[in-house]
Amino acid sequence: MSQQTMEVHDHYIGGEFVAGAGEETFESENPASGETLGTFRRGTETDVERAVAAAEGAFEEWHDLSHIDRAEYLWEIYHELKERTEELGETVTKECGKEISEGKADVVEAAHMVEWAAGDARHPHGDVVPSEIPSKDAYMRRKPVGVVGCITPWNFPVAIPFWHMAVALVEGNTVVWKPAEQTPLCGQTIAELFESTGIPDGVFNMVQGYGDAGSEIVDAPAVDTVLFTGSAEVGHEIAGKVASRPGTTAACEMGGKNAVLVTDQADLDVAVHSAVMSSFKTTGQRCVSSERLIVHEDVYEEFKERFVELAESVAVGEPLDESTFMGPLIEQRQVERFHEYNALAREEGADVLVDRAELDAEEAPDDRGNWVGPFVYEIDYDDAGETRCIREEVFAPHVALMKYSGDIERGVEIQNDTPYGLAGAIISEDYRQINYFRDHAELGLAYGNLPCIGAEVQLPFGGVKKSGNGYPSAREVIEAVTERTAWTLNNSKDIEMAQGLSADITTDN
Ligand code: UN1
Repeated sequence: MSQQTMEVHDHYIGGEFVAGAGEETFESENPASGETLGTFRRGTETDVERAVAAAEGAFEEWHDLSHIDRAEYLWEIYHELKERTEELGETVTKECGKEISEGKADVVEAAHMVEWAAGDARHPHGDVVPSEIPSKDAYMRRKPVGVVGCITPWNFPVAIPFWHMAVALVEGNTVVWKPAEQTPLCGQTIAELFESTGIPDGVFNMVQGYGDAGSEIVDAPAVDTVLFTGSAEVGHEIAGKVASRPGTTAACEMGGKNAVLVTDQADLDVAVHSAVMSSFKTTGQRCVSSERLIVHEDVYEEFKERFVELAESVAVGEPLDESTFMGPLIEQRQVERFHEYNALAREEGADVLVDRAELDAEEAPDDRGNWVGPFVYEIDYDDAGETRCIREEVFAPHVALMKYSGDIERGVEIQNDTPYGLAGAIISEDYRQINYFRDHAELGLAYGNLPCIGAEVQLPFGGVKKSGNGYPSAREVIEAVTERTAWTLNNSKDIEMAQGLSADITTDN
């Protein structure tokens, strides 16, 4: 991969890197330093049309290969991801600002996803089901949907593209992918990986660009399924558009206003550790990051003191440095949003406990980076639903501490009081409380005595309520990228129907 700023990186369409139809280019910037990492073509409607046509054209040949043959291309990528974890992890860190262990974990997660998808090629793919009629065989078969459009976010710029594409490809679909405009260098790198496998032309296509290119993918009539991971605002729009086009589906995974619930029975070492990880890892920029800490009054003061002490001291800094805990925010727009929500919290009655939102000059490693530190406040929980700062996702280290009294039911009620339902954790030593949370918390991803981040790819990843529909990720993406046929074969010459339905044909005579 080239780090030169002179070269303009192309789209990848129909098996080659192409400049495309547009005139405009855009740059990728290191959020820690403002350094330009590369220049990229900005995709247009025509580029997306060509990519979709290439994907459509490649479908038949690709679909005719066996799962196992298709998986061979993915195994090559798996080995590259394993061998080049360090180097690719650094690219991730430079381009999206996550500290280096997270940069590498992103690549490792991608390798795991590819391994799962390629390994799954040799696993059973359906169910043999009994029939009421002994002479009938009944079973389920999966078929690829066709062309899958993938739109991915910047915060897991290698892992999430493979969440979408690895299973989609092994199942026999072809893809058109738009990487996030903040991480086009990771996009370029992934396109180079695909090219090096010799995958047939048109099976994998990438168009670089902004939301307008993403919209073209969503609107393209030949795209059968759209997979989207990103903001709720965009996800809901995509789901709405696609729903109005019969035969097309969308699986969207969006954000959350996730919480860690610390009960009166919590081990506070586990609680504080889990809360710091949940709120500040990735500088609060995971969809699963926690912006709410709901803490029982019996343990509140001690928890608060210990959490605040760590929030005051977590290391913010150069993300390539291994001693850093939090890197910068992705872009200036996010810094502004963070400050706006911090101000809103103050207006809504927050009592601010930690305000490192504007770092001191000696704390920020580079004055061109998007540096911020933790912002932590306590606020009364408001049953009326009017307090926005505890219900809207900020996507930054903006954390509300809320005290509750009473039993586990009350804690879970507050946990559920958000339009979202992605991830959440309970910290408790009491199995009854844990089981109550398991059964009543409205969540797609739930954790006990752990941070609410860090899901593994062999689990379905996705949310409920406003956080998602379908699963564009990990194991369960298979539902979104395949159609199932329920197949019944009669082994007899007689036609016998289920449900006691008569098969006799009676006539007037
Ligand atoms: C995201 O939150 O944006 O579960 C993705 C995790 C990671 C993926 C997070 N495996 O934290």
